[in-house]
Amino acid sequence: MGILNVTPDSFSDGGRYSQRDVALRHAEAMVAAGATLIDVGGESTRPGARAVSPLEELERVAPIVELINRELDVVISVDTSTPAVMRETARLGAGLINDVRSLRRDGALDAAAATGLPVCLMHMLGEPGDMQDNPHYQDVTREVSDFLSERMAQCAAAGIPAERIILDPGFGFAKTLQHNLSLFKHMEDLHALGRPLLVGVSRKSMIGQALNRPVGERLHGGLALAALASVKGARILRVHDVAETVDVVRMLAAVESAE
Ligand code: YH5
Repeated sequence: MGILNVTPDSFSDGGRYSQRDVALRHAEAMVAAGATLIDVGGESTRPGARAVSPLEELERVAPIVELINRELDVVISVDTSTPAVMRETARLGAGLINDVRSLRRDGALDAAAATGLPVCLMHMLGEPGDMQDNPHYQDVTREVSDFLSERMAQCAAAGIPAERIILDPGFGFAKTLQHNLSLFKHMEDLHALGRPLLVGVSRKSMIGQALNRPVGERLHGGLALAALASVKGARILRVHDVAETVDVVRMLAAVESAE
């Protein structure tokens, strides 16, 4: 899964058409490099990021979803917590709803159910703005597992069957470095929930903190984690560096297919 940010701060001020063009070219390059999903996000989840109105989020994301759907052969994932964005992007050709809030916003369960699309449920406590204030767990993997299990039950009650669900431990969301490392180490415990796992660690601060690297120097750490996540059975890797990650996965597959 290649990451495509369409928040305005990820582009220099080039006007709308050029932004759409840049986004399409970026998506195209990720597909050429081997991405089979493109995750389109219009809301920054960085701590301190300005809240984006549903209309603003829709205006950022919808044209990009429509454009990618028209131009490329790839599954479009929409990184959103906003019911109206789920409904409208589904109509425009999105194939997956990726919600870091696990459909906890008012109306999100019903909106996701109405689309009939698969959904990715991610673990996070609190909101992006306050999640890193003082995260605390007795047993992070158990608590993440219990949370995801509870969200699956809420989905079932809303008419989203288990077969339509992908689960995500939520690396970097309401977790310290030690929480992230422990959760990563024990990721296999989440297979007990019976659903495919998505892992997103690309360029995140858990790599920066473990290796003392700024964001521009986290590729190798991220590739190590991508390899380890694959070996631990993760089925979708959400990454910025698609070509490099595809090499990692292909290399593992080559070994796996040997006698
Ligand atoms: C995720 O893990 N993450 S947005 C900070 C970074 C680098 C990357 C400072 N959406 C996930 O990617 N959706 C995001 O360096 C996600 N799983 C799912 N399912 C945060 C992000 C990032 C933040």
